[in-house]
Amino acid sequence: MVERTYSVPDVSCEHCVSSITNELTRINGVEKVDVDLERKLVTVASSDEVPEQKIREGIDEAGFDIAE
Ligand SMILES: [Cu+2]
Repeated sequence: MVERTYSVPDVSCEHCVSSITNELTRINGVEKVDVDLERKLVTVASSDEVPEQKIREGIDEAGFDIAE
């Protein structure tokens, strides 16, 4: 199990939260997605086999950019 946190500055409402959550939970091996609206952080818990790239793509797919 691995937990990764991303800074996603454009999350602004519950709509954004569900877009990201829906997109990421579709990825095989993703177990938990937590979006902190106030701090603009997306935390993803997944099995070790999920490539990081997949998660980044999911966030992109939902229409959001990750701040590096
Ligand atoms: Cu929104």
